[in-house]
Amino acid sequence: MLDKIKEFASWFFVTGDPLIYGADIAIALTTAAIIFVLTYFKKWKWLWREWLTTVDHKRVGIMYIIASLLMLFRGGVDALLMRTQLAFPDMQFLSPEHYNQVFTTHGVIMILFMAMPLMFGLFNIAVPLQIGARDVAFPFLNSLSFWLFFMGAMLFNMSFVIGGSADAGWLSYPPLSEMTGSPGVGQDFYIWGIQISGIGSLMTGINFIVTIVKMRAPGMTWSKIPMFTWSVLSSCITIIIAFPVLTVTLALLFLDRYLGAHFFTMDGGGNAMMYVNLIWMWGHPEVYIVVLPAFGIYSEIVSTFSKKRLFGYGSMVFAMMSISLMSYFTWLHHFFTMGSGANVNTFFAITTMIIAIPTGVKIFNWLFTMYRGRLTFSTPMLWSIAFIPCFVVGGMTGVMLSVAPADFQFHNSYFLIAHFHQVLIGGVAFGYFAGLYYWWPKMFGFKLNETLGKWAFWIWNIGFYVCFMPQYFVGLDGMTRRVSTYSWDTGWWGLNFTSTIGGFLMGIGFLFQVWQIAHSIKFMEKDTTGDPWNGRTLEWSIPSPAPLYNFATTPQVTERDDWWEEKERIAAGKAPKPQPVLEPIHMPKNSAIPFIQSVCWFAVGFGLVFHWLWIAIPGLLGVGITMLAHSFNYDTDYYIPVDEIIRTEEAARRSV
Ligand code: HEM
Ligand SMILES: [Cu+2]
Repeated sequence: MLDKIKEFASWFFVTGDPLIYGADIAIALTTAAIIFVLTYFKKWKWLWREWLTTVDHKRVGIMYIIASLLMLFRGGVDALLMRTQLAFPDMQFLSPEHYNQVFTTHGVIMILFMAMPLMFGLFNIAVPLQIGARDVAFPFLNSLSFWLFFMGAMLFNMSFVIGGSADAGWLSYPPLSEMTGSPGVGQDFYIWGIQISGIGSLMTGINFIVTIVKMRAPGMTWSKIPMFTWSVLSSCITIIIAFPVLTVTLALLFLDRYLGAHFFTMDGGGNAMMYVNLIWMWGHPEVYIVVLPAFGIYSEIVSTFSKKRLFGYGSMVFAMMSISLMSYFTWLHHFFTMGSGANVNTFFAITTMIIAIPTGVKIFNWLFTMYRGRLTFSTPMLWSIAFIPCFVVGGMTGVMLSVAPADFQFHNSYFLIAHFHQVLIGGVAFGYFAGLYYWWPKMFGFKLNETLGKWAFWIWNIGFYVCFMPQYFVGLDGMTRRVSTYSWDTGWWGLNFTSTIGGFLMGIGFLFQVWQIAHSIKFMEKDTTGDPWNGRTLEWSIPSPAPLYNFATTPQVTERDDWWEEKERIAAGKAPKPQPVLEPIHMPKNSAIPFIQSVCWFAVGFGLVFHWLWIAIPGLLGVGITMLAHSFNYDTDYYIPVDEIIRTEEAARRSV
């Protein structure tokens, strides 16, 4: 009996590596600490009532952001493990098998569990406030999206200590990801972790499209929508077309693995290239999904901190919408070398190059916005300014990669690694950091310390260039991606070592951000104005943090940058807009169903990973029951009475 248990445990738990045991202990201690703190301070009820069951978009947004920062930490540790392994030739820090797992989990976590949720967090925080709405169109669905993402991410992360991680790359090409190539459960964790969170992403896409189309304040015509909201719309349109492709692709891979279907195996008439095409039909639009909102953030910040209207509003919207459309026609540039032939390659090379045009338009719009502006260099603006040269270089190397014949040289080399990190870090991560700094006071009611923020900014930026510039050269020198080691006679040591130093600098930059947040919580500088940056759009017209109902009365929009114009009018001695009388506010009630249903989905995923139907089937039943329970629940809303609104508003104004 004891032997059997031992045997099971050594198969079920990941063993053998001191790193893993260290992590096991850390996870156990952290969990114990969290449980202790919650119990000691009697916070369980608070956690349940105020957070786990909330449908308030602001809270959901904060939860997304916290989860994504934790994932940034994990993905960052993965990155530093890899950079340590590559610091010297013939290093034996990570075994080749372990290295494969680490780059796979790093890629998946950074894109799907860091960038996506950080982006959704910012959508949630800013969009309803920018358009003068009380919440998103479907608050219940919004909470369900979050919990699905969270449970999917947990499922994927779990493979680190239970069962073993996926190791077939972040896009899991067959035949490597098929049963023959990956017999372990890591690949199944990959499929179900992404599948569950992906459904949440799809629902978020639908939710925000409806919110933006239907919930805008009266008077906010299409040409008065703030640019961030436009960028969210373009990103969500891309989501709802791209994510179903991912869902189907992973479902087919699951059928291959689980039932021995042959969609992507050569035997039985399948074709692995079908997978590669499908996954990039999602994968390429995916990178635009994450970068478009960053473009929106830069637009808001550049115009706010230049104290000028955004230059070229119409061309910006047009550029974003055309990028979201064109992003569907470039996917093949990821596998020029796989033998599609010259004509097909030419088509996709040209479509890829064309995307540089709208992107260039945007860069000029930002530059012209700053031109002759009264610039202030607060942290959000610093990240936005640093982004421009970084993204231009990243974009240019992208155009180099899109030249199909040249790609036969660049393909799968460190040149590519440098390129995509430059656009993903310099474009996406910098943008979200900028957004986080910008909207932080609106979320929490206090500002982040600027001095520490500037330290973090400079260390991150210097670290970035030190890390990734050498990789272009080592790539041109022949170093391929996904190799766990190299020998002395390659001559790659110097560049790799430099790159590792840069990687650790970025790690230090991240620690500065953590310090900055801790410091700012301790020495809180309250934002008593609600408008710390002298903002332009509606979210700055209400107190910080925003009250539960956002706007006491629905704003009446008359202009683009309505709040700025209102301030100008008042400064010019004109009367402010008349305020409508207060009325009771219609609000959605909290619900436990999104959380419970997502736990059930987690059980379904976990059961299917291990082929344990005794967990998967009850999980599925739970999903069905919670769906039914929600359908028959008619008690979903309530009204905030006028006197409570008056009290809340007065309290907010008193702190001014
Ligand atoms: C913070 C600093 C970062 C460092 C030092 C870093 C480092 C690395 C390294 C060493 C690799 C493996 C290269 C190889 O052996 O093929 C890698 C792969 C990758 N990284 Fe990062 N990374 C960072 C941030 C990010 C971010 C922010 C993202 C996305 C938002 C990202 C996305 C990816 C992807 C998709 C891969 C490819 C994984 C694969 O080959 O399957 N990385 N990164
Ligand atoms: Cu692409």
